[in-house]
Amino acid sequence: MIRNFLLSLLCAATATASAQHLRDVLGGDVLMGVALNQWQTSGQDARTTAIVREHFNCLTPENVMKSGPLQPAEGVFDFQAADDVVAYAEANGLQVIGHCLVWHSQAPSWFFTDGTGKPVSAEVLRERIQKHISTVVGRYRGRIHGWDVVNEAIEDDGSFRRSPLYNILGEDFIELAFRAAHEADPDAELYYNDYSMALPRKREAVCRLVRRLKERGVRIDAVGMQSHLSLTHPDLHEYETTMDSLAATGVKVMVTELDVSVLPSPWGFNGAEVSQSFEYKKAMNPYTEGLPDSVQARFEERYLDLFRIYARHRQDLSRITFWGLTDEQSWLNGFPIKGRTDYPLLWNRDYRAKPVVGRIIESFR
Ligand code: 9MR
Repeated sequence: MIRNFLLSLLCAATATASAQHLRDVLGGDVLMGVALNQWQTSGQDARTTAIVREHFNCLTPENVMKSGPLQPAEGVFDFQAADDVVAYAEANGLQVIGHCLVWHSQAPSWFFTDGTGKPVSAEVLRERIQKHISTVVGRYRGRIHGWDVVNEAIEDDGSFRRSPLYNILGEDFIELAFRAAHEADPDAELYYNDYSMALPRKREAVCRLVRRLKERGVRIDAVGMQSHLSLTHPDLHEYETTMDSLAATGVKVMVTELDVSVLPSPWGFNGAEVSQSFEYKKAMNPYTEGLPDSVQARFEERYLDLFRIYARHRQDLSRITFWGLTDEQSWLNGFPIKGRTDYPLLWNRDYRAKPVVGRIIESFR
């Protein structure tokens, strides 16, 4: 702990002495990324491009590399939007993170079932996973920095999620997916990615999973802590413990989908279970006319606390990615209650940087 602290002081004082942009604050070894939507990566949003070029060096497509958009019908691939992402990134000096190869959500409806709607056999599902991964990863071989190979396979209580993937193949689908991705692009980094990673049982389960994959000789470079956070959750000691525990398994840690919701949470803590939704009530949407200064101050402190943690763990971290650029674009305006006005990101709806951007940069000068 003391060693980490001293290292972080040293790093903040040397490698980042001239930081002017977010991408510099933690030094060159930690990528600074942002998730962009299809319109943004089509290159038509000049204001986004200007900000991204100034502050970021890494890009995650928010949706277009998921299996549903990429393979809408069996054997029918649509690469247009994903090709645009890669071209946009290359034109703007950004690494690309492929998100995501195997996820029970945003998968095409045909993927897990046969023509009559019944679950397919283990053999058929294995072939479908293999074919999807070899086709997608193979197409972008050498042009994608790393892939979220498996997304959200573990429940908050540490058990395996009873998704169609698990129900048909058991936990073997995870190893199968990682091996297929490695075969298709031996140089790409490979990640496991999940939310609510500060929960102790989930943390332990993910660490067990990583150790098991490594024991079996499977390549896994990092674990993504999505980090959909709020002003009060999670407890940052637990969050930091997860970073330590993951690093102790021998992988890098990535913050892959960072945002901080300022809105009241209907279920008491913040996660990202996309199948959940709650009824709209005015009381749950208090800041439609703007964010009060007191809440803005708590928001800034939260981000500064997080960046202090990231600085302490600089040697374990390989990337920080924000899940969107401006508040307008955030998925949190529609989750877990539709039609709210949230303020979770670092740029305002009018593309002005929030003061916290300058404060983060300043704190690393
Ligand atoms: O931000 C994404 C949103 O636009 C999509 O509608 C949603 C669909 O499932 O996925 C969102 O991104 C998710 C990411 O792919 C995986 N982790 C949770 C993210 C927020 O739901």
